[in-house]
Amino acid sequence: MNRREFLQGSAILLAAGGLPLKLWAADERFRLRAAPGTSNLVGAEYGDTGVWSYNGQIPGPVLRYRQGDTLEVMVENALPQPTTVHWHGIRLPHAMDGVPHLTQPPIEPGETFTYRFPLPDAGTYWYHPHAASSEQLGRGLSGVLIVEEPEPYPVDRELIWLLDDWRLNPDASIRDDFGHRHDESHAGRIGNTVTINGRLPRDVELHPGERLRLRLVNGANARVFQLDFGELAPWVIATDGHPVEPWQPDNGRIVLGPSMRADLLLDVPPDTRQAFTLVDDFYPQRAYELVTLTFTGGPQRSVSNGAIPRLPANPLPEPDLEHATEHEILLTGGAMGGMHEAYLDGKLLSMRELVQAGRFWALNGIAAHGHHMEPLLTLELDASYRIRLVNDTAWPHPMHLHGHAFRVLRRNGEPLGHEEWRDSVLLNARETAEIALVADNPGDWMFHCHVLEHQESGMMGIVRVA
Ligand SMILES: [Cu+2]
Repeated sequence: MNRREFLQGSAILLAAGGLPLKLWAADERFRLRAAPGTSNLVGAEYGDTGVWSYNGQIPGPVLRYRQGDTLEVMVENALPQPTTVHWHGIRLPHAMDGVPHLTQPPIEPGETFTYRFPLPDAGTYWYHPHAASSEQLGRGLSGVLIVEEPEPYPVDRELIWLLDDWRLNPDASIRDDFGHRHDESHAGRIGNTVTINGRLPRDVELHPGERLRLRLVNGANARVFQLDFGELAPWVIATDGHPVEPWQPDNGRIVLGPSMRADLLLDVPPDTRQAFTLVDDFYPQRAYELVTLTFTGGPQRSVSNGAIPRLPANPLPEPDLEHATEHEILLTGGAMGGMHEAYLDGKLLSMRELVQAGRFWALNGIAAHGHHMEPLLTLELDASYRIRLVNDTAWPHPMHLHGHAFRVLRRNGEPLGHEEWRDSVLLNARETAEIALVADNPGDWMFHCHVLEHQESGMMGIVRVA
């Protein structure tokens, strides 16, 4: 395969190994240093890529705690610009949420900031900057945060896959066209190279008969993944970290918008020997082979292959659906969207004026500018809410709420048919979803699209809980 084919990649794949693991003791303060560095993303023949990384690693170190532990991490900023760290999906105190200007001053170059908060929920989470997000994540800053259940979940083996998507030049350097208006007004910064755990995937070896837990994290700026597990027929046991009643998607496909996670249980059939290629076909014209799974060794099983156990529930407040107050949030804008006007900094602007100001998107008619603004919604502390999210645009948007988890109740008016707790819900073009939550965490919380180029060009708001 020549370089050009390689980068345009029909097959971009991932190595599952090589992810450094360490279980941090409850009282140990960990240092996370964000700095420029290099990493070999695409193989020795292409040389190293200049990246921004945590502790010199792509992805950043896996932080692993037990449920109920207190995380304490000192972040040191050795980048040429301000940063913060957002602990994505963790229900934490507002001051620890890592949103510059809103929850803390940005960490200036040369400065440090220590995050310290308890971890109430078990599950698969991740951390990343919330400043200049498109560039800082696009250059490599992110890592997985795992909070373990009190009792180990019975599987033979656990795999962690942080999926990422890079826009590389032919020499494997990162294209520095951040803030490109076409990306902002269309699908976001879709790259040309997909990695698993920071490497082009090589074959992943599985053992016939084993039961696996696969923790999937979509760390891409904009790419939605739809992984076709086909006959491997995975069970979804947690969504965005939170345990759910195990369910199997009809077609074996797992869809993950940017920032979303899924914990899967895979029972590898005991008689499987033929390699299986995992295809990502979310964009039908651009389906590609992500990774090949090979099956070697005899049947291995140290746990029962019977019923799929449910993970113990996290202590999430159950919304009172009958007495919940209803709200709606309307998503507008983007190319082919038909948005004519929106408010920016309190002024009603035409679409042409918005485009001149680099704003392409609005929530309830307001385009965001920075992290400080009047709230989109004000929710009463400890009250239940049902919120209808209406995507009146031609693009998919993974909408992320900070500080809370919510249930997804309906899509396009239809009940879901399975349980989902999330912090991010993917709305396809023209799709509507209804979510429900208890507003139990006081503060001004970001609610935004996790296509980072959409977030930075207006698709962001604040939900106030008071
Ligand atoms: Cu979006």
